Order: sequence, then C-alpha cells, then structure tokens
Amino acid sequence: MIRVVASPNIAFIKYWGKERSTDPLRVNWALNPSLSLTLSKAQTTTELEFLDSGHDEVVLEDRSAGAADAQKIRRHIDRVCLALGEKIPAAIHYRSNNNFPMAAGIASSASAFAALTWAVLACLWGRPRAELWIKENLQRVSEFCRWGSGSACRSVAGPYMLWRDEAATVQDFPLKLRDTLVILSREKKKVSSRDGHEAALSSPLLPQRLARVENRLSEMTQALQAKDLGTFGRLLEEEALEMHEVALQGTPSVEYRTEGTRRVLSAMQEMTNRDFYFTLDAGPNVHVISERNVTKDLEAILQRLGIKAELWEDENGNSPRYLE
Ligand code: 2P0
Repeated sequence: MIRVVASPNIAFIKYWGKERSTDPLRVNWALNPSLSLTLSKAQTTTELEFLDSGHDEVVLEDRSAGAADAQKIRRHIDRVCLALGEKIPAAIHYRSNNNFPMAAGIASSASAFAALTWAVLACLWGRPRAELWIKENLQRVSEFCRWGSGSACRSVAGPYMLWRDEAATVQDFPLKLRDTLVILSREKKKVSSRDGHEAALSSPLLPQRLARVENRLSEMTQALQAKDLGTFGRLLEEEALEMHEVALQGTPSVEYRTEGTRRVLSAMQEMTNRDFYFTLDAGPNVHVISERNVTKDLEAILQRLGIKAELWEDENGNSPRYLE
C-alpha cells in the first residue's frame, strides 16, 4: 500500500480554455500559459495498491466513487503505466481524502491527480526508485499529471509554477506569499471545470484575452521578481475578473460568483492602501493573496458586511510526498 500527500495550487494567471483535440498527447492542452502558487496546508491524502486479481475499489471521501470518477482514476493509472511500458494492474484499491472542501473553488483535482501520479510510480517501482525517477524527470511527471487534470501539472513542485504547453516548471521569486481563503460556500460547484473550459471557447471575450495574457504574465513575473506587491496585486485581480467575465459571456453562460463573492470583492476594491489582493478559482470562494497574515483584516470586512464565512489560511508549498 502506497500513501501520498499532495497539495492543490492557486493560479495567479489562469488556465481557462483548452484545445479541442483528439490527440491523446494533447489532452488538457491549455490555450495559454498559467502561473500558480502551490499550497501546503490544504492536502489530498491518497492510498493506492495494485492487485493481481479481483475488482477495482475506488473510495473518495469515504464513499464508493460513482462510475465516472472511478473510470477517470482508472484511466489515469492505465495511461501512466502504458506510457512507461509497464503492465496495467488487474485491479486497484484507491482511497482519497481531502482536508479541504472538494469542488468549491479549491482545485481538488490538481492535488488528486498529482497524488495519484506519485502513487502509481511507487506502486510500479517501489518508493526509492520512484523518488529518484521523479527527481530526474519532473517535466515528464508534470505531463502525466496534466493528462489527469490540467491544473495538476502545476502541483508537482513549488512554490511557484509556470505551465506552458506540455508541463510546468518551477519558478523562483523573492516574494513569499500566502493564500487566505474566504470560504463562502462548501457546496459542490454547479458547472464542472471541464464544462467551464468548453463554454469558454464560445466566449466572444476569449480572443482578446488570449491576445493579452502573455503580456500580463510577463508583467506579473517582473513584479514578483521586483517584489512589487502593488503591481502584482493589480494584475492578479484584473486576471481573475477577466477569467470570470470570459465564463459569463460564454454559451452556456457560466457564473461561479455569488452575491457573497461580489460583496467581498467590492469591499476590498473600495479600500485604499491595501496590501492584500483577491483572486478566484472556478468557484464562489475568495482567495486573498498577501505577504503578511491578513486574517484580522478579513474578519473585520466580513463582520462589516454581516457575512459569516470560514477562513482557511494557507502557505506556499512544494512537491507531493510519500507517507510511511
Ligand atoms: C486554473 N482552473 O488555472 C484554472 C482557473 C479553475 C480556474 O484549472 O478539465 O480541474 O481537469 O483540466 O484543472 C480548473 O480546471 O480542469 C482550473 P481539467 P481543471 O487553476
């Protein structure tokens, strides 16, 4: 039995829209590069065992997985085994748990597929060999993760990751940032990321966005390099709002923000001299990116608005790791 723990990541420049391709090597091929911060406290813990006989057992959050989820996991395992020229297991036992709300705007699929990929490698080769191989082939591992879920390719290391084309690479910036998540809802989102990516392709705003995004990425990279938090924050917020506008203008129109999201964002935008900035994932919850601890500031905002929300304070993180 192999046990792995992996963390999700929050995108500063978003992956929103992917190629419609039938080429299996171009699965989850993003239309634009993205930049992210890997988290550490939010974690997915995955257990995996390869069996010589029997049937698959796939358990998500202590419940037997539905056919679609079980198939997605099995397909990923088989693809990684085949890519490495290894035998596909006759049966698997898979169990995974998150310590954060699934599908509510924290990319649970990112940590899930990063953890699963790590687990497959150790099931095939044992931990020491898998660890060594991962160290020497991080790009390849990132590509494997991408096949499972696009954002997962950025959860292979940290603290910052740049995903372009096949895989993501580590970026080193002198700013140490944290992510405080304002959890306004723990409900599963109504539109999956997959459907969101597809709807984005019909958005009239997408071509303009794609024309602009390289520039924003390069300005953001420069700001992070120069420790210019103000410029970084302005670009971060612009990017998050743009992604959500692209979604809104698509067919079908997708709106992940709620009344609560809008009120928190407005309250932040009205503040002068701010040193904390928002971004959004594909969900209603607000990610607040800052250098210092801003829990008290956020509690004050929420109290003023009369909104009850849980805060999840997270810090920058790194690669998935094997547990004993
Ligand atoms: C991101 N998101 O860059 C963007 C921003 C959500 C908002 O990647 O279909 O679960 O599995 O490749 O990675 C969520 O999409 O999509 C996502 P698939 P994924 O983090």
